[in-house]
Amino acid sequence: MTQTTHHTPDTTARQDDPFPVKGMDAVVFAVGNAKQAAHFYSTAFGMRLVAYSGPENGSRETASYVLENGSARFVLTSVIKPVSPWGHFLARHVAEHGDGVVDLAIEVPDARAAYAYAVEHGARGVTEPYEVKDEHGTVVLAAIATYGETRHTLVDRSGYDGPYLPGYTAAEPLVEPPAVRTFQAIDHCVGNVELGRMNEWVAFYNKVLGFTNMKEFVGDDIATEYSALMSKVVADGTLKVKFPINEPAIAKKKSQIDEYLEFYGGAGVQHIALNTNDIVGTVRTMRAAGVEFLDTPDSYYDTLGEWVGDTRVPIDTLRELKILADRDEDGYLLQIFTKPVQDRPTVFFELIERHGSMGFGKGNFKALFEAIEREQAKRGNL
Ligand code: TYF
Ligand code: FE
Repeated sequence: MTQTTHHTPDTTARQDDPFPVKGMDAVVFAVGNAKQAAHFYSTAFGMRLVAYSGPENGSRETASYVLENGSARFVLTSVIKPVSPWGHFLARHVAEHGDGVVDLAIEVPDARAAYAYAVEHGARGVTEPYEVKDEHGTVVLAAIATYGETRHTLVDRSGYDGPYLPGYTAAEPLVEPPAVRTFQAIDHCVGNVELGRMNEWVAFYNKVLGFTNMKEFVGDDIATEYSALMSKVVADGTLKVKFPINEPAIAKKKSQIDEYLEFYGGAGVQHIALNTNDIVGTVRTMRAAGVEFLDTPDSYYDTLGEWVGDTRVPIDTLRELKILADRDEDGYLLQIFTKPVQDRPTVFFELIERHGSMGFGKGNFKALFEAIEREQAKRGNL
């Protein structure tokens, strides 16, 4: 790699980083039926079940399934019978928000120091630092609140070598994994916040986690033209954790962000982007397994080659699979978006194959947002 722009990830922890992070630890979903969700993420997303916690190993209140693909880790949790505040919280979360993300957990080298820094800089603490241990070692955990009812658990697992956390037991994959590795890491996690609050949450990440703003943002100009949203991206110093924040914009049509806020019942996680090295193989595999992706009109591909230049994948293949492409001064990216993965028009996923570009597909916003609006109209929400 010879890139030296400000986008190049500096993967070595900086001495002066006020809030060092190792990466995303897990995305924790509260769902109505974790047993079936675990099946979906195994068969449709090609993930592997690696750990389980439930009545069979001493957790009588909740069942949790831990699925992995490379470094990407999802935890799917359901309430069996609420007893403690956590069980009641999960039950109410599912009732109010539907299936959704309760926790964007971040792996840190020192959870006590991270929590202390965050709270000193204005975060609301949700859980004070505490230790959990078993025969695999000790994990230190703490949690702070972010937008809506979402939290960031801060996880120091350096003293632990078990399957996920103490209390979980190792589990076997539910099905044979697909021949093609579908994805291998979490690229970014996007939050939708209420009208007028984007800058407040950007400032929160700047102050509380010492995150800095990335170059790409969607401002008023683009917002009123067609996107009906404004967006800024914050990231840790090494760009391993990237959090775009969207707010609705007042435009000609009802914002897709308003639709989310209405049906989720407030601010929350909108989409999780997953890194793939083979977006073509992944999209073929996931489509064959029944995953629905947003459609892109043929006209997008008629002019794509003129501005995006050469990509690893021929334009005809991008056209066949409805994959989007974008280029900036650092390189290019290929991306595609699923439709919402539950009945509520809320959480969805993105697959992204990066070749140098550290952007988020700004060149595709028009085509993408028109596709989202076609889906909104089908639901009667436009
Ligand atoms: O994360 C991003 O910013 C891109 C673009 O509703 C995007 O994936 C932004 C908003 C949205 C869908 C995609
Ligand atoms: Fe994205």
